[in-house]
Amino acid sequence: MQQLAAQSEIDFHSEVYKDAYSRINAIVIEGEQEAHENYLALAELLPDCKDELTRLSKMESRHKKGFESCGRNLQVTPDLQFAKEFFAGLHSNFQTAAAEGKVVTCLLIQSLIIECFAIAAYNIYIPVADDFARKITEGVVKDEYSHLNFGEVWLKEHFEQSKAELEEANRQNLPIVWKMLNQVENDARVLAMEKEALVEDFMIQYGEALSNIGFTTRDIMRLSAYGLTG
Ligand code: Y39
Ligand code: FE
Ligand code: FE
Repeated sequence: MQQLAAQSEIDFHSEVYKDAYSRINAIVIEGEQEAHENYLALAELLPDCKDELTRLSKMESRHKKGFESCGRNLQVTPDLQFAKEFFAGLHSNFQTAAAEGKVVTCLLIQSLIIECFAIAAYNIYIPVADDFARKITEGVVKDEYSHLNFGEVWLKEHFEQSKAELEEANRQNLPIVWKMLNQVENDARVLAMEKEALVEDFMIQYGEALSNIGFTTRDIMRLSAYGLTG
């Protein structure tokens, strides 16, 4: 099997691997922490969904703990300062939207964009992860699909009144995702995760999400590739 062959060539204990892992692992830890906070903010914005969103936020804290243990298992210290800077763009856009009560924008950033980014990254990581991290990540990715589903269902139910805000939020935030992927490309490659595979999986997840919400194929093409080329 191709994946097993590739995997056997990865030296999880080499300095090169651990150096790249110190940033990727930090990104995931910081991402899970911010996702936890984002769902708590959404719980305040959507009182009818407060219990459900509080439950999602607790799942994100568990994910964070799981990925911290993956770093410890490889004796890697996560570079959390790097990770904070990595997320700064999406983080500040989420904060601004939350302060303005723009729940549609908040859902697009966290429940669609960030969840699709997480699902793509975890799907690509699982076949090339060390045994310990693979088990953790397999458990986490199942949860991420349920987080994406929350956003899809809510936005589908409010599609007509959300459409314009979704378009604008997509325009502001999708180009940030492409920049983030460029920033992480070299470190991801050291972990045997190819940028092309990440982009492809992200586009599939995000396109499917937009379709489930109610966008037409034509809209999806335009929205999901926005900012990808220059
Ligand atoms: O909803 C969630 O749990 C998402 C916040 C977690 C972070 C996902 C960040 C993944 C990017 C990793 C890029 C590695 C190539
Ligand atoms: Fe998570
Ligand atoms: Fe999540």
